[in-house]
Amino acid sequence: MPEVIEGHFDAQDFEFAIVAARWNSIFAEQLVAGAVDTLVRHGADEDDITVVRCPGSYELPQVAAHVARRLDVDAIICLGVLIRGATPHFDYIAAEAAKGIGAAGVEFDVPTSFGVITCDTVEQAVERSGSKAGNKGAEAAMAALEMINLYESIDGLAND
Ligand code: DLZ
Repeated sequence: MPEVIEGHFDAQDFEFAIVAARWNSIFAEQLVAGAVDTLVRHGADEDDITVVRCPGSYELPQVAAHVARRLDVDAIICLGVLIRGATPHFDYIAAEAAKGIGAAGVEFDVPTSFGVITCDTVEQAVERSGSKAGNKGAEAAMAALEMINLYESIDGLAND
């Protein structure tokens, strides 16, 4: 049988940062609430969760990298709401956010999760921030939990 290493969803005794973009805040706040609720229900202490707000999704990678560099956190959950307009602006911001959030995680060896919803319509944003398509903030928190626990399992097998 191969050895299988996989993460669980235990949030106890870990420190979290939630980096949240303010744009479309009526939906973004729902993502933050979903992420906090998920972490707490999996054992996190509210005092171990720091919410950092930034202007828009474009800034998420910069702030995630700065948080990784400056704060002692086990995972960074990045949340934002992009709603397509009449120009290509949306595509540039979405690409920057997706690429940069992952890059920050690789550079600083801390899990970063991607809770940025990219919607064509306001209705899609409603659906993804706590109604019929779930809450993508909660999903991003679950991914962060799995990654933290996965890294811990891998570290437990390391020789150094
Ligand atoms: C400029 C802009 C636009 C048009 N739309 C959104 C959006 O739907 N969601 C979002 O999070 N941010 C948006 N922004 C703001 C940019 O992310 C960024 O904050 C500004 O371009 C300033 O750098």
